[in-house]
Amino acid sequence: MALRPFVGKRGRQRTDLPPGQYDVGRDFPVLTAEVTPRIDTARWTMTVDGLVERPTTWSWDELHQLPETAYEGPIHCVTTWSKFDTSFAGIGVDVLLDAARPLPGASHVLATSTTGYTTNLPLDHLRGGQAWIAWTFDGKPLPREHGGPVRLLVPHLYFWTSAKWITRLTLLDHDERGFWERNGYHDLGDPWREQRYWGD
Ligand SMILES: Nc1nc2c(c(=O)[nH]1)N[C@H]1C(S)=C(S)[C@@H](COP(=O)(O)O)O[C@H]1N2
Ligand SMILES: [Mo]
Repeated sequence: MALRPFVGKRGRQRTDLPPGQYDVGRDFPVLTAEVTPRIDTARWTMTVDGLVERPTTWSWDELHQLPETAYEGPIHCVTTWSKFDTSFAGIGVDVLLDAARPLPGASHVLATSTTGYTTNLPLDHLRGGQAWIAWTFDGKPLPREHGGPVRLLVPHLYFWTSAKWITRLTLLDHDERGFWERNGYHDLGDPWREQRYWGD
């Protein structure tokens, strides 16, 4: 299928497309820098640690007892595809942070995957209903190649910050670059400000 940059599904110019992005339509590209892991949910855990009052670890079952919330909207990859009308569900990161209670000095977060992939975010960008620990896509279990059984979802930033196979959020009092951020990607990654690379 030929790509038609900047043109939406119905052939109209989209007004909700960040600069330099195109609408990928129904496709959902897979971008992974490492081998796709096979994760046993009986052994997987989610931890919030670092500068928090109560470092906390949840099992798969414990997380599923928390209130599920959904995200419906677009996602934007730095490689220039945007996907509209996506639908994810899981636990709001706010719920986990409220349980772990960030200490006053906490300003940044390093997210870590079971594979060792990392990505850094300002704490403010994980709060206020902006981020999820997501386990369904389109109402079905999140496919392995898209981070299943569970991934971080931070849809207002470029998608490299949405760490697949998430297992840990570590709160810090400084910014510590993750995998792509060490390799040239921007420390934040706001698609509307086109923060793709260092210096953008
Ligand atoms: N663990 C892990 N998470 C990751 C990546 C990765 O290589 N490993 N790639 C990132 C990048 S660059 C993008 S664009 C998205 C891609 O998610 P998708 O494969 O579901 O489209 O995942 C992000 N999360
Ligand atoms: Mo990406």
